[in-house]
Amino acid sequence: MTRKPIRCDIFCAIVDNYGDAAVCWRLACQLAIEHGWRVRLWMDDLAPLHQLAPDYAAGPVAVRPWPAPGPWPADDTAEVVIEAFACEPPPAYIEAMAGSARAPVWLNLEYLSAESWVADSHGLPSPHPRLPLLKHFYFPGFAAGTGGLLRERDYDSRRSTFDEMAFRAEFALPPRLPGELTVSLFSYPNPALADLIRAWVAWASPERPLRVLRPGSKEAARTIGHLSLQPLPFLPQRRYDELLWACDLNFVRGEDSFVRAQWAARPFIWQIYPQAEDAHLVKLEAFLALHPAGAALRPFWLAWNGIGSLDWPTFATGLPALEAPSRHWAKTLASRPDLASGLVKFCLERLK
Ligand code: TRH
Repeated sequence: MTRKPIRCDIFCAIVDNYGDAAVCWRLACQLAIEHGWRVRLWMDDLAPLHQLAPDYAAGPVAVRPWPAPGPWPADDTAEVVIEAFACEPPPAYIEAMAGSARAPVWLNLEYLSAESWVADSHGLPSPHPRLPLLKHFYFPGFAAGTGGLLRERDYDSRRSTFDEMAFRAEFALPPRLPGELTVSLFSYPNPALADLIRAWVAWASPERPLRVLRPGSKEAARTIGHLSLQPLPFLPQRRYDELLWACDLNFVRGEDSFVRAQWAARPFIWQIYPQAEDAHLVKLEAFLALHPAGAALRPFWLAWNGIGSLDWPTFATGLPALEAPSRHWAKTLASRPDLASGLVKFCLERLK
């Protein structure tokens, strides 16, 4: 017997930047395309999605503005309800969930962290204090026992047909020069950038020209000696993967671009989202402890995150040695179930 498509509501409140929308849109699309779910994505701000997926209105997900306060129709809740990053659905929706014939599977999709406690907390239930509802914590993660990472089924096939020359031509980039190092740079405002640009200027030479591509940057293109700094438009989410594939080294930030850089299987530098009391540094160290090249990456990554001074020449000398571990890491992660498949399994077990 074929089951009717699962109905799923995802609630996403934008805290800042692109990450909340990026993760929710990616997951929503996977649930719809790969698992046949009927997904509604409720967002309190559509601006980031306009940039990440300019064609979002064409589907496969029904994007809805955050509901206005007021009663919720009794029969209009989904079988699976996902709140992103503890944003909580509107109170009337929660009441309607409690009133439905069968309580939905309710998940709080948490932030990604490499810390070891994540596997212990993943999947834990939390009963509602007042209503007959159970919410489960769903933690993405790198290790077995966590909720895994978002990765689309068509990722490898998209990559195998990627044409770097055509990509460069589209953005008016000249073909790669002999010895060129191509870098993408996506970061938060970073006081270390001025030092890095100085170090790049000193390092670049006719034998090793350096091209730095800055998606979403409003700055004008600049050439200083053999360093070329080039803005690119903010790319739609799927095309951002192409930029990562077209580069030898990627500077990424936050959560979702950080994951995409790992799938790209190229060396990368992560600027973690800064948190109060340096809580983010614990997360940074936890990730470095997992990564096969963590020890080699550590000094430069710490400096890019405000601890110590940047040593670009040493990092650049070590770059070739980072290629094999980057591929190995991507392969290891890709051998584990992806987040959307794991989440579907988790929900189906509870909907039986
Ligand atoms: O934008 P971010 O910094 O997002 C966040 C938020 O700060 C959020 O509050 C925080 O909790 C979270 O990080 C950890 O970085 P992130 O997560 O990498 O999201 C950026 C998205 O934008 C990612 O999907 C890649 C995408 N992107 C494009 O699609 N095109 C582009 O040109 C660029 C530069 C990025």
